Amino acid sequence: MTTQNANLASWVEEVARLTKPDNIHWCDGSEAERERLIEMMLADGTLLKLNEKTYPNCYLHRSNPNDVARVEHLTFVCTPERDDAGPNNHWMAPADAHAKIDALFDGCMKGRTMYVIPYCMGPIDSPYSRCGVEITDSPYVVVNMHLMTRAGSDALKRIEREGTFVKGLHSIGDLDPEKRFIMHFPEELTIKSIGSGYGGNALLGKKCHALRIASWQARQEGWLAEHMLIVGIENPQGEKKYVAAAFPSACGKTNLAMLIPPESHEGWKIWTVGDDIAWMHFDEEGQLRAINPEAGYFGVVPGTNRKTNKNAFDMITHDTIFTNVAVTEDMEPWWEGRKNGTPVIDWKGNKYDPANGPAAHPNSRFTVSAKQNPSYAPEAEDPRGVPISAIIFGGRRASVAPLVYQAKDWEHGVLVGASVASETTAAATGAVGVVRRDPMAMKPFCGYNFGDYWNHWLAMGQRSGKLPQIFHVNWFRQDAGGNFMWPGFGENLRVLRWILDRCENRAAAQETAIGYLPTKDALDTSGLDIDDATLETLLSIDNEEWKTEVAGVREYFESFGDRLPAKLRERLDQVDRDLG
Ligand code: SAT
Ligand code: MN
Repeated sequence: MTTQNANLASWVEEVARLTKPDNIHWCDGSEAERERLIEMMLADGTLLKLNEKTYPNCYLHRSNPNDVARVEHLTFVCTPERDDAGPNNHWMAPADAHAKIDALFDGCMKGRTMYVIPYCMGPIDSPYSRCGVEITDSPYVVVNMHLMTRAGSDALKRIEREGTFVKGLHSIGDLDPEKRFIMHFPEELTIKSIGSGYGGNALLGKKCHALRIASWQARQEGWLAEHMLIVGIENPQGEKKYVAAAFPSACGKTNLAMLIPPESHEGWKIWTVGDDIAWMHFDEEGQLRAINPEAGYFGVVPGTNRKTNKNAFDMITHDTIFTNVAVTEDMEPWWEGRKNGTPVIDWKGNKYDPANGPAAHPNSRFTVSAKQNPSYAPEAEDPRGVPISAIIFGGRRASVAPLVYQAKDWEHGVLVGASVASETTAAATGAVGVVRRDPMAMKPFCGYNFGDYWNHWLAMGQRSGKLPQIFHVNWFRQDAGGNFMWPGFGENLRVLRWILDRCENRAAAQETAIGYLPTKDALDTSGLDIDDATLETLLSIDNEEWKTEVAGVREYFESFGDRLPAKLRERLDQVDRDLG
């Protein structure tokens, strides 16, 4: 196979001249191709077969122990002007970046096969979808891309029809962390990544294309590319509403997207449209509509069990690729929080010894097709996307942030999103549990200056008379003893219900300086084991704490200098004044 698109053909030739692979393979996305690659990876040890009886067609990949998460300090946005990348990104001048990384790509595929993967982000027939081509020397990346995107012949046909695509060049190189870089050239619609075989560093359709490059495109073209799950909530009357929600990596987006209503909520149903990324456009009527650009889930494994996420637990019992989990004696995958079985070999392939830390890596992952999700929404394949009623921002905060509040209007909602802070998780290398500013949960993923990005959000608010309402939630509030105050998981549906009722002016709220909070009776807590004092803390704010929070936001905002939209500063001043 090759292509009729001259631009693509010459790029593939150019890359082959640089990287010098032994073979070039154009991926058609077929089952036969997948089987061949799996056989090959089983033979060379890249994959291990898991228990065929209990986990049919499941495989384990152990990544290099130095290569287990995204590497934000090695991720660059390479715009001609440094200020266009902003203080939120590491920057390198495009010419320097190309020179530096091309030197590493020189000859890096000798003795290897170069795979060319045409892929489509979003339903193949959606006007909102965008295509890309990833070139990689990792067969593990190929099989993951086949699950995570619509990859193969149909995508290639669309590329040939449209003529445009994002170029992603990837090589695992020699996995030397000193020679690892993830570089983005938004103006060239190009990504170059070397030295890592892991997730967000290597599956270029995901964070690199669908967020960093797409956020840049979205600003040019007047839409939004966001780090958000999309979920449909169906009430007992059969009415379905959709919300999009942004949380930092490893804060439970996949769990919320697959939520199972608690027993108290008979007749309610949750439908998953997406668990990580939303591309949102206003339609002709001014309704914001979202598609999920992805076709699969790359989810955190630890903590997944029948109680926390039954849909995910069931979905990953077949046709799943596990990365960096432990195994039991009979070759079942094992992870902390699985609630079943005993690990014998840890994620590094050593005999399990608790003295060496957890058996599964805290950022171990499953890759699985969305079609295996029992709650997968059929309308996730709708080329028009789904209508969004509410946008929810959230962070992981032990204190300060109440369970839920509603922004006063779109502009204030942009402030709420821009002020998101969260405790860091294992999804990126570095310390875990440190509070950092993570506006719109996009800190590691916005492909341009946050100041311009907030301006774009504000401008989007001018484009429609029926904007979604904006909310903030915090499932992770803790008491003095470090216990979570809100039960979370399925019970989060109670909060989603208040949110949807607010969108229809049906639920009570009290106005505070930071927005509208539910009154105690407005939130349905019937049957929950939660005392009055706890509820009071969850549903109120401490003005002094919030003055400190506002000061922190202000200091952060000032780092964006004159790129900070004046409106945002005004709205922050207003909150400050209202706090007294
Ligand atoms: O490694 S990924 O970037 O794909 C996952 C995540 O950080 O959410
Ligand atoms: Mn994510």
